[in-house]
This record gives sequence, C-alpha cells and structure tokens, in this order.
Amino acid sequence: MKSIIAQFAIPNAIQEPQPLKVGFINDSYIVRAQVSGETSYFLQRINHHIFQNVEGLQRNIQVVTDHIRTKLQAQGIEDIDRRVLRLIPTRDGQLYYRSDEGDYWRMYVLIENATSQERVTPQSAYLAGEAFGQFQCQLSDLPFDALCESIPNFHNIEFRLHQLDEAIADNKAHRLDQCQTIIDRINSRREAMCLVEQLFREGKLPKHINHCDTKVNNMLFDPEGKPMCIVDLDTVMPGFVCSDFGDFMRTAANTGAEDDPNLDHIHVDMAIFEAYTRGYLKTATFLTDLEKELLPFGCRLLSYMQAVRFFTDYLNGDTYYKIQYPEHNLVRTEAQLRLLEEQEKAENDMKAVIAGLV
Ligand code: GN1
Ligand code: MG
Repeated sequence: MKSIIAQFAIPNAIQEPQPLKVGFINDSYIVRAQVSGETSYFLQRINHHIFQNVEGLQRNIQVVTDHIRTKLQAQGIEDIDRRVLRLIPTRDGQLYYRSDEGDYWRMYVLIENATSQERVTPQSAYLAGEAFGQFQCQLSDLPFDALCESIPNFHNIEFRLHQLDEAIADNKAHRLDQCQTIIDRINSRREAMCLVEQLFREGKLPKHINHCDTKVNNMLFDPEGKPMCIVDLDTVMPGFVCSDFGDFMRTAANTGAEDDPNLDHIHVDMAIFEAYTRGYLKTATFLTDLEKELLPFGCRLLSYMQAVRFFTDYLNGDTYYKIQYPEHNLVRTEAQLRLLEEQEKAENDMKAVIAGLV
C-alpha cells in the first residue's frame, strides 16, 4: 500500500491507510497526514471490471471537476475543496496509477467533517433537488460530447431492451417459463419508452452532462445538514436531464423499497416528489420547456429501465447485480414494474406539481 501511495503527488508524512466502507463498487481508504490539521486524502481502487475504460473515466472526472472549480472560483467561493472533488495526480502527472498487479488507483483530497444520508425527508429532498439541479446547471455549458460514456450506453433504453432481447433469446438460466406476463408488460411500453432517444435523433432533445447515479447518498452534507458536494462521479457522462431526475425519484420518491417483496408498499411519495422538484427547478435554470415537460416521463423511464436491467440479469443467471437470494432479481423486477405503474397513475399529479412551479 505504501508503494501505491508513494506514486501520488502528496507529502510523504502520512499514516497507515484505513479502509472505509462506502459504496459497493470501488474499494476506498482514508490516508491521513501525520500532522493533524494537514490535508488528508481519499484513495480508491477502481473496479475496472465494471469501468473498463479507466483512462476515459478519469478524464471525465477531471473535466467535470475542473469546470465546476473554475465556476466556483469566479464566484469567489472560498472552501472550494469542500464543494467539488479534487483529484491528486500521480508524480508523473497521470490521473490514476496502474499497479504491477493490474489494479487501478486514484486519489482525491478528503472532504473532512462531511456526512452522507441514506434516506430522504421532504426537507432533505428539497436540498438534494437544489444540489443536483445546480450540479447539472454548472455543467450545462459543457458540450455533452466533452465526456465519454464511462459505461457505454449506460442509460440508453434502446440498448437495454436489446440486451433483454438477447437474454430472452439465449434463456441461459432456463428461467423464461412463467415470465410471459413480465415480458408483456415490458413490451407494451417499449415504443413509448424509446421517446427520448427518438427525440434526440430528430434533433429536438439535447443531451447534457448527467451524473447517472443521483441517489441522496452520493451527496455530502456539511455539519449543518446542507449539501456541500456531489460525489461518486464515476458515471458522469452524456445523457438526458430527465434521466437524472427520474433516477432520484425512482430511489427516493417510492414509499416501498427497490426490491420490496410486498408490492402494496409501493406508491409514489408525492411529498418527496414535490420537494425535490421544487429544489431542482429553482437551480436547473437551463431547462427548455420540453425538458421540463419530460420530467415525469424521466421517472417512468428510469423505473422501466431498471426493471429491464434487473430482469435481463435474472434471465442471464444473476451475473451483474449482487443478489441476496435466488429470485432477488425477479422480485426487484416486479417491484420496479409496480413503481412504474404507480408513476403512470400519478402522472397527472406530477404534471400539476411542475405546472405550479414553472
Ligand atoms: C447500481 O451499486 P449501485 O447502487 O451504486 C447501478 C445503478 C442502478 C443500481 C440499482 C454502475 O448502482 O445504475 O441503478 O445499481 N450502477 C451501475 O440499484 O450499474
Ligand atoms: Mg454511490
């Protein structure tokens, strides 16, 4: 570990790294200075099985954080290293280090005295909406193709449906029996759900830089409970803004769990929806009328896409998502489809909330 840390351009006087339990994908460590009060660091081993283009991924993060930092500097903000992640380059100026074992490592400045939250309240949903809206707004003047897709076609529903079709054709895990109803529910919405990709091709809907994992736990709060910094930038990439909006609602504005075995628990939490939307529309000032109109669609799209992804993984024999029991991906699929149906019922209420805010 010492030899890995020595690759990065930081002072030599540091303590033994401490593993930190955050996220499921990368391995994280805190590297503290020997003298208290000096900068500490956040070291990560990047999961290069999921993120196969580490070079592109790291460049994305550098472009995004540089862009935000420049804006914060222009506004005269003082504690910039608490407001945007700062990558530490290696001693030879690279954005990551590849060890002899073939592992990929990166380092950030550690943001001290920050907390994260797993659950939202209407109050924190409002603040999260403001923060994700501001994040998108800060990046809205970057051309969308300034970044690569760190996971190709990550939030492209046409591609996800194509993967599902392959999984159905292959039936690798011999699980297709008894799944016809799910397939029918997915197929009956197929064309409607590809709307945004279609609008993009027609030149009517732009792509912007998206976060692509807009969960409340990807936001650091200061000791007063105010959002300070958006983290987990591995999936920042081009996308439709309604997709980031929808992913937050998929995870936060659901009265049930993502994998709730009791479908009756699952409804749209309109208080969370209203609060997040209010915060989001306050700061996401760059949105066109069409983008605002598509926000409820984004909610349905992300639940639908997640159902398609869970179901594909179920048919493939659970090779992507970690599962806790054999039918877990099927239960997740059913829960996401139920959420989708609840969102369809709530569509008019969602539109009314948006109409009242613009
Ligand atoms: C994965 O592991 P987690 O929760 O950060 C997935 C998301 C899904 C989510 C579903 C890189 O995120 O896209 O929405 O599971 N991330 C990746 O729970 O595939
Ligand atoms: Mg995360």
